[in-house]
Amino acid sequence: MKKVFVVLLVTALIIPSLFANGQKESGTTTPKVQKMIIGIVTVPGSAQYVAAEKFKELVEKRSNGRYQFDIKHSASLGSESSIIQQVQMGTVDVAIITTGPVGNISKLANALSLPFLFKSYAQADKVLDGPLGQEILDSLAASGIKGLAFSENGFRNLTNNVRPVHTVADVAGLKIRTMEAPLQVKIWRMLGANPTPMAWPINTELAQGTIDGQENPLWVIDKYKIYEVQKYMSMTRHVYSSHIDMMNLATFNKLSKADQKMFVSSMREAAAYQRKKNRESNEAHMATIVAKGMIVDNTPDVNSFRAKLKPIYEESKKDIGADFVNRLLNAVK
Ligand code: EAX
Repeated sequence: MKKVFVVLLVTALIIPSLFANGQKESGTTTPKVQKMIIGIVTVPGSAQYVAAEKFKELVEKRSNGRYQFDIKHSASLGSESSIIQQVQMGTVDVAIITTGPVGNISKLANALSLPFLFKSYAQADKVLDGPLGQEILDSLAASGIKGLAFSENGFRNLTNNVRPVHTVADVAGLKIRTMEAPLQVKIWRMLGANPTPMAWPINTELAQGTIDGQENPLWVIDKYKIYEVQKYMSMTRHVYSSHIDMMNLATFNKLSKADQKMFVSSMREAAAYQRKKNRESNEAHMATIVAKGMIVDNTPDVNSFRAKLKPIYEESKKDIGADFVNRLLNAVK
């Protein structure tokens, strides 16, 4: 009799609590909040930050707060190469990373950093938002990463402190900081510079003269006050630098199908929003750079750069794969 009572009592206690838990997990009553970290190397207001902030806003709103994001910025998580590793380990959930360092884990991503590849924003958008872009995003799965979308850094321009650079001959011997990406080092060596890969930011190295120059889009030169430590800028637009907006693959796979869709579409939307803002901001950045006293060459002889870089496409076919590089080059003809 006693035994039966105890069994009944225990059952009566357990069943409702099981039921309540079940409800919680299906999200019908109190939805569980999932906290996630977004990692970027740059500061608030940067190109990466604008994309991260928009994605955070969209997903938090669309999930009614079931997901909450904490944006870790300003190199607090280390370099971009290190943030990629943290995404692979899953200690960082989402990251907005400049394509250069992503090339170290995906050959296909590396192809995006080929010099003078994209001639316009429209062309970059078409390729990145199309099947070739998707192929690049999907290539990250082999490294435990879900590629969500492409936001952008922008077209990169050369600055230095030694002399005005008009033709490629003026680059000879300049100590140029590059992103931590072998292809970028190769490009600058081919151009005749003395390249050194370094993690961002590099203001101290520029101020101390450890390096003579660097290359980045206009917003970086303005936002990081590169004009305080560099005298000359040449509008070389030698590489269109995109960001790969990524997520830990296992974490992505654990989301419900509906949430997976929401994450992808929110990042795509955030990327489109950020690209537009970035492009609109160029004029104001240029005005500041000029007002701060940099000497700007708006029309450097880019053909002299192109001529020196010609062999790199054939070489990259060996490194990246001829099929993919050929398809990419065809798409930008
Ligand atoms: O996003 O490392 C780089 O040169 C990047 O372009 C920079 O961090 C700004």
